[in-house]
Amino acid sequence: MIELKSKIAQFEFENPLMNASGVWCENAEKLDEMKNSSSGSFVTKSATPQLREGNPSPRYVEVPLGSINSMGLPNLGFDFYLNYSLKFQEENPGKINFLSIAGMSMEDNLEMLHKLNDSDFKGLTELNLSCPNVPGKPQIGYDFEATEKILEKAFEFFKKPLGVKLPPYFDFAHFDEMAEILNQFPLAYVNCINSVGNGLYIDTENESVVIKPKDGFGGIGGAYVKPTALANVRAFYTRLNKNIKIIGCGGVESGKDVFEHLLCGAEMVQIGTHLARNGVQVFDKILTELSEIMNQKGYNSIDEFRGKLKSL
Ligand code: RRO
Repeated sequence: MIELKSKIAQFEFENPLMNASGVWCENAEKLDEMKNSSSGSFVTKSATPQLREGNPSPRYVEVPLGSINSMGLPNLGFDFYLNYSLKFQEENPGKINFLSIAGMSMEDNLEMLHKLNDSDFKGLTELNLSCPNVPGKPQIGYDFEATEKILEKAFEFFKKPLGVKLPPYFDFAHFDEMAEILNQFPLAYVNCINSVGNGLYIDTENESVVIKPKDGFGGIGGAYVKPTALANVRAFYTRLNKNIKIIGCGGVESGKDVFEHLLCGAEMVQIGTHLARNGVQVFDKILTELSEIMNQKGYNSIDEFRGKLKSL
C-alpha cells in the first residue's frame, strides 16, 4: 500500500492534493464539489471583509500553455467562507480546510484575522500576500518591509495555525531576504507560488489583448510557470526552518508534476489552471499517476523522497 499522508501544523491529510485558491472555491456549489472530491483538502477563495464583484469580464482566459487572469478578488465576503468552513468542520469531524484572506489594507487583514481567532474555526488560515490584480494595489509580498510589518502585527494576537501565499521571486537575494523575514515567525507554512503577475497574452489575429482589466495584463498560471514554482518551493524549502512547511502551487497537470513539487520539498501540492479546465475528476487521475510513479521507483511513502532533489 502506498502511503500519501501529509502533515501541516497538527493536521494530517489523506493525500497532498488540493485546489489552488481562486479555482473551484468561490461559491458553495464549487466548494461542495471540492469537499466531495478525492483531494486531501481544499482552500476557499481569498476573502475580503465584504463581498466584491471583482474586475470586468473577460477576466480569466485559458491559453495554450496555461491561463491569464485578472479576476480582481471577486468573492462572497469573509463571513460566507467562515460560515462554510464552520459547517464543514461540524459535518466532517477531523477534516480540515484552509481559509484564505486577502484584505485590501492592513486593517482589513487584521480585522479578518481577529474574527478567525475569536471564532470556532479549527483549520488553517492563509494570508494572501500576492494578489497581482487589484488596480492601484501593489502586492504586499514584493514589499519586504510591509510583509514583515503585517506578520508582526498578526502574530501579536493570532494563535491559530497561519500560512502565507507568496508571489514568485526571481533572484537569490530576494529568496534570502524573504526567508530571513519568514523565519522570524511561527508560520505553519508558506505557499509558493501565486500566479506570475502582470503577464500579457496577445491574440495575434485580432492584434488584441485577451482579458479586459488592466489593458490585458494579468497573472499567468499553468505549464508556463512550473519551473518558477519549483524554484520557489526549492528555494524556500532549503532556507526556511523545518517546522515551516511548503505548499507547492504552479504548473501541476499530472502525477509527475506533483512528484517534482514533492521532490523539491513541498508538503502539499495545489492544482489551479488544470483544475479550472477539467474539474474535480483531475484529483483521481493525478493520485493514480503519483502512486504509479512511486510504485515504479519503489517508494512506499512520500517522506522517503520529499525534499531529496539531487544536485549535480
Ligand atoms: O482574484 C484575483 O484576481 C487573483 C488573486 Br486574489 C490571486 O491571489 N491570484 C490571482 O492570480 N488572481
